Amino acid sequence: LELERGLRTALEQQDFSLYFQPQVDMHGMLVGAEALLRWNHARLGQVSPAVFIPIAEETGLIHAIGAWVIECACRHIRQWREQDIDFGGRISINISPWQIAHPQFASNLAEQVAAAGIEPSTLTLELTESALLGDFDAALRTLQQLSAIGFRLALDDFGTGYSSLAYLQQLPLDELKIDRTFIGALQATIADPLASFVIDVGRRLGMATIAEGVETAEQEAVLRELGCDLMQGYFICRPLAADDFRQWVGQRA
Ligand code: G
Ligand code: G
Ligand code: MN
Ligand code: NA
Repeated sequence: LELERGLRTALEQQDFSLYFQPQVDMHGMLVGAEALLRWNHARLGQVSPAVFIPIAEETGLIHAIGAWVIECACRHIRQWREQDIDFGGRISINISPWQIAHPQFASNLAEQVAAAGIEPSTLTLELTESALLGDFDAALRTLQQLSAIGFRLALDDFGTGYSSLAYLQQLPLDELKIDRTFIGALQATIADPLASFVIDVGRRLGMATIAEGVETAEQEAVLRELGCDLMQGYFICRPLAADDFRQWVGQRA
């Protein structure tokens, strides 16, 4: 209850911020960043989204918080454009299943992005398999709408949910994100069969594959050999506050 009250206050007082974790191709070229929500609570300090997102979902606050995340991401993109900062061109945003289930999600998002003066193709929406667990047909229609507007769609934490492979082909996905539990298993010369399988599925279905949680040079080498397209993780860079992200980008230019 304290956290629920805290979340309402945080929305009013701007206690949220977005961190950005760079995403690179296998040559180390920056292609974009994943936006990760951070909450600095006055008394409790940093509260993890793994703790407060479920509360936001239970209380319905996820819609207001989600809209704030989108607005904040658009604002940063606009700024970087105006300041000629090459952020890679794409920002990924985590979207809760509850947002996908909202009947006006696609149209609200389109309006928000237009109002911010951002092209939809600048945003990649990261969904989890649980977005498909309720009304599959409604979720599918929303995803088709979002894709038609021009948003990119990524399936996050792929391989950790309970869904079957059959739905993958029906979804207008641009990216498959290989969950970091599969990446952690990668060691020099040992290609985890599951990581290898996911990369293969992505390629066959015409989707880009992105490995998350890449922490070592060995993992990077194995991923390159397996034909993975993109990666993110501590080996490349931790999630950074917007100012630090801008600096990180500047130092590489
Ligand atoms: O950044 P961190 O590892 O603490 O994130 C923990 C979890 O919170 C991850 O599953 C991540 O996807 C999720 N998360 C981070 N930012 C957001 C956000 O803006 N919206 C939603 N719905 N989930 C987020
Ligand atoms: O569920 P999702 O993939 O959105 O979660 C992203 C989370 O993973 C973020 O909270 C981020 O802080 C964390 N993360 C990013 N890179 C790494 C990494 O290399 N190793 C580990 N253990 N966590 C990471
Ligand atoms: Mn994610
Ligand atoms: Na993930």
